[in-house]
Amino acid sequence: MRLIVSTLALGVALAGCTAKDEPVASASAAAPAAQGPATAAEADAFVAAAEKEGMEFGEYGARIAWVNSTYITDDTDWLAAKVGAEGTELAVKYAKGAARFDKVAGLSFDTKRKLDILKQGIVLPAPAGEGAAQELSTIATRLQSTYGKGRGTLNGNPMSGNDLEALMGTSRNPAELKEMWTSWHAVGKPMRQDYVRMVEIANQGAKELGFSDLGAMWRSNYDMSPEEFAALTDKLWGEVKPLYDELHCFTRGKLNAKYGAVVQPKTGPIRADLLGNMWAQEWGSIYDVVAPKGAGDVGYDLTALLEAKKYTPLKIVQTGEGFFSSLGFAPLPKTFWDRSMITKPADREVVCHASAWDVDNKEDLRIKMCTKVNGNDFVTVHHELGHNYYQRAYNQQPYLYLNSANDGFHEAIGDMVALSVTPEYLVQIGLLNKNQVPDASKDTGLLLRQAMDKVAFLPFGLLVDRWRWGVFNGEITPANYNQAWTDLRLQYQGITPPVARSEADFDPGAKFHVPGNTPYTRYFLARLLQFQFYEAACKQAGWTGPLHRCSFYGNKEVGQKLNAMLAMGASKPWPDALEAFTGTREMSGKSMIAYFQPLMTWLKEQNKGQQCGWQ
Ligand code: X8Z
Ligand code: ZN
Repeated sequence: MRLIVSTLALGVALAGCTAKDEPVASASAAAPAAQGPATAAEADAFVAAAEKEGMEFGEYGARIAWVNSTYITDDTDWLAAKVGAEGTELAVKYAKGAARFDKVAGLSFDTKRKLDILKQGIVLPAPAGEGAAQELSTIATRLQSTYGKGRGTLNGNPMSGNDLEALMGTSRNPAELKEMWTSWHAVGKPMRQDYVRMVEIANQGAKELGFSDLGAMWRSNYDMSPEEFAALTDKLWGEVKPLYDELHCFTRGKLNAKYGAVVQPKTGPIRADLLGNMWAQEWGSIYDVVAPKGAGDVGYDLTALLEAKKYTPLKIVQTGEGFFSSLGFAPLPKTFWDRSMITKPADREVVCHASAWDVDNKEDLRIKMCTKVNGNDFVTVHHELGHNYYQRAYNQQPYLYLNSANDGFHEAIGDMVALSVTPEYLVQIGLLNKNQVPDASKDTGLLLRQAMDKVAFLPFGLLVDRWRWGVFNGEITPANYNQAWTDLRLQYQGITPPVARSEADFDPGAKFHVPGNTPYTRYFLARLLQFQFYEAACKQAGWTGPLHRCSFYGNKEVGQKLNAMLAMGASKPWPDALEAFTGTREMSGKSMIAYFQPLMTWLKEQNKGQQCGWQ
C-alpha cells in the first residue's frame, strides 16, 4: 500500500473507491541533509528513495485494508488503524522532506512534479506530535466501520444499508420511504464527535504542510491553484445547471401528480426520499414515475432483462470484462476472480460500498461489491472495472505516477464505457431481442431515463465537498454541521428532508464518502468528463447518428487510444491526458449538453407555464 499519492490515493485505513496507498519515505530519506543547501541531485535521490520504499510498504498496507473492509472486527479495525497511522506518519514526513527542495533551481520536470505530488496528495494529514497520527487513523477507521456496520429499518425490521439502498429504488410508499430514509440517516449520529475531532487534527496537519486548511490541500491536486480549481467547478456547474433546473421542475410535477400535494407540493423543493435513492443523488430508479406516455415507454427495463436471462452477480462482472476485452484490453487475471468480493458475505460485517483495488500496484486487481442483479449495479460494475483497467494500464509508470490524470478521470472511465450500454449493445450481448430495440420515437424516453441518473447527480456531486470545504475552512462549525448540510441540499439540489432535522443529527455521516474520507468533487468532474470521453470515442468510431445511440463496443481503435491515455497515469498535467484522447485541453459540460440537447428542448416545452425553481 502506498502512502498518499494524490486525492485519489487513499490512506491505508481509508479504502474508498480506488483503494490505494500513499507514498512512503523512510525517516532517513525524508530527513534534511546534514549540511549545505539542497541540490537537484539530492532531490532526485530523495524521490527515488521515496518511490522504492513506497512500493515496498504498499502491498502490506493494502492487504490489511482489504481484510478490514471485507471482514470488519475489532481486530481488523485495530490493524487498519495501526497501519494507517504508520502510513500517515511516513507520508507526512515525506511531504515535509519534499518542501526542503522548494527553492532548488534546476529540478527536472519529473522530480518537480513528484515532489508536488508528495506535498499535496495526503487526504488526511496528521500533525507532528506524539500520537496524533494514531488518533487520526483510529478515528478514521472507526468512522468507516461504523458506516459499514450501520443498519436502518423497514416496517420496524432491521436492514443493512445495502438492502435499504436498493429498496429506496423500488418502494413507492411514502411512509416506507420516510422510515427508511430517517432510520438510515440515524447512522450518522454517533459519528459527530469523531468527525469534529478528525477535522481538528487533519486541519492542523494540513496547516503544518503549508496549506490554509485541508480543503485547500484537497483542491491543490488539479495542476492549478486551489482558488482556480474552486472557480473552475463553479463555472462548470453554471454550464449544466439549466439542464438540472428543467429536470427538477419536470420531476417535481410528476411526483406531485403521483403522490398528491400533501406528500409532494407543486412548488418548492422535492421531498428527498421520493427520488428513488437514499441521497437523492441519482433518480433513474423512479423512471417509471416520470416516464411520459408513449414517447417515454422505452420498451425494456435493464433490471427485468437481467432477471429474465438469469444473470448472476458473477455474470454481470464477466459481461463488464467482456466489454473491455472487446476494446482490446487483456482479460482480468485469475487472481481477480479468486480474490474479489463480488457478493455480500452472509456471515460477517463488510464495507458494502463498491470499490476497486490494486493491491500490489501490478496485477493484483480486485473489486469489492455487494452486487445485486439490477440495472444500477450493472452500471456500477462497469464503473469499478474502469478503475481496475486504468490501474493496470498505468502499472509501468514510476510509483508516484501510479494514478489517474486527476481524480475525476479515474471515476469517469467505467462510466464512459457504461454509456455505450445502448439498446443495440444489449442486442449484441443477447440481453435484448432485436425486435425490442426502441425506435427513434422513443429517444426522449431513453434520454430522460439517462438524465435521471446523470444530470440529477450533478448538484450532489458538487455539494458534498462544498460542505466539507466549509467545514475545513471554519465557515461551517460543529454547531451548524447539519443545518449547513440541509441548506446546501436545498440550495444545490432543491430537495428537503422528509422529517425535521436538528443538530442532534449528523446527516453527512449517512453518506459513505464522508465517514470514508473520500473527496467527492471527483464525481462531479467525472460526470462531465465521461461525456467528453464518450463523445470523443464515438467520433473516433465514426459514429454519425444521435450521440446517445452510439456504442463503441468492439472498437479496437478506440481501445488503443483509450489505453494510451490511461497508460500515462499521473505523469503529465491532466490537460495533456485529456488532449491525448479528446483533442481538447478543457474540462467542460459541452459534451453532456450536446448529448441531452433534444431532451432539453423537450423538457422546456413540457415545463411551459410551470413555476420552476424552488426558492
Ligand atoms: O462511490 C462511487 C463508486 C465507487 S468510486 C461506487 N460512486 C459515487 C457514489 O456512489 O456516491 C459512483 C458514483 C458516485
Ligand atoms: Zn469510483
